Amino acid sequence: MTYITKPKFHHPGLPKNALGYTHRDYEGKISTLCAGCGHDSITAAVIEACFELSIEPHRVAKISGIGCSSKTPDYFLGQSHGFNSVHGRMPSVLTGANLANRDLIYLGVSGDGDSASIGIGQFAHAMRRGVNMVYIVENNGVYGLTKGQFSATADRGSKSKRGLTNNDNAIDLVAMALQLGATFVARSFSGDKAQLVPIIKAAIEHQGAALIDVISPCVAFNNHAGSTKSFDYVREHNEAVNRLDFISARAPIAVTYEPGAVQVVEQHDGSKLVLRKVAADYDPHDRLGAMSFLQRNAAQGQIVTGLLYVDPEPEDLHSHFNTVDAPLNSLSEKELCPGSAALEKINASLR
Ligand SMILES: Cc1ncc(C[n+]2csc(CCOP(=O)(O)OP(=O)(O)O)c2C)c(N)n1
Ligand code: SF4
Ligand SMILES: [Mg+2]
Repeated sequence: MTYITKPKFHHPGLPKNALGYTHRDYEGKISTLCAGCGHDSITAAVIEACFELSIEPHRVAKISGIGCSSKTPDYFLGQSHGFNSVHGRMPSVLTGANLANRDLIYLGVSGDGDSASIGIGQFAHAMRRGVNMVYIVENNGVYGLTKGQFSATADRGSKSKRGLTNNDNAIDLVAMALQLGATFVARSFSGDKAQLVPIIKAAIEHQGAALIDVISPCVAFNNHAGSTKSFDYVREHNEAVNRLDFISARAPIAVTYEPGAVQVVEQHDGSKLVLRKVAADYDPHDRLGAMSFLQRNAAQGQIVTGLLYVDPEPEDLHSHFNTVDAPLNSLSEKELCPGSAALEKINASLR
């Protein structure tokens, strides 16, 4: 993989967060993606979210698959743990890492081909198991890295750059995540940083499976008339259900909420999501309502964005398995291996 290292120099006047870090401390290498690629805007949003939350970079593990989207973890959080896995296999690698060390913040980064085509099975199981992660899909409707073939999220009837029509039905990852039990489900647009940054911040603090499907136009292969994932199309058909502010449990909470179309959702850890509703009748706690709202709008060619569903009391895989609270690498050999007598007892109970 080609890359260019960023110079370490930064302006002494750059703003610092609570840890004394600047944005530069959350950046990675210089991007080699096409100029104007939506994925670079998502990189910028991740950097901003981690800066604002004052996250210690060594507490983050970035795991991705293969694709232009899966290259992006190289362009943010250069001081964090990272693993560029196999095409479509990010969820299982991340699940294994999460089971071994639950103390890290897991950022899974994937593409629509990576998650909805080759990796659809892996995506489904990560969602249904409630793996505590932020699962970001950088969704452009094509396989950008291999020069623009339709992916499984390409809308039926949309046109490729070469003029071919996609006759297959699209997979909607947001609809799937809702059906499979994900406890935080959002959709956003790479060109809407004001919406995307608070969604990422809220997803990071959510203690369960959090899916963020980000429509992210591919300027090289899917930004023409006839595409339903182009900058122009998404701007014209975007129906935002809410605008989100996020207040971390770690920050002193000193805000006033406007009455009326504002809903405050308190998560288990004390963090607060403040939803300024655009669609007055939208309830982000209603899984079935979210599913039908999504489908009704999709039938009219509208792309709904915002926080679509959140469960303020999520469960995750560790609670399903009743695993120990401590990361496995902090346990002693005695704790990890209770000895042959204990093994014999387990075996006897299974005979
Ligand atoms: C097992 C396997 N099959 C096929 C490929 C070829 N391949 C590389 S990236 C890619 C698609 C990437 O599409 P997407 O996940 O949407 O990422 P994008 O480049 O659009 O961001 C494919 C088919 C591969 N690397 N490995
Ligand atoms: S090919 Fe498309 S997805 Fe890949 S870097 Fe270029 S614009 Fe982005
Ligand atoms: Mg893609």
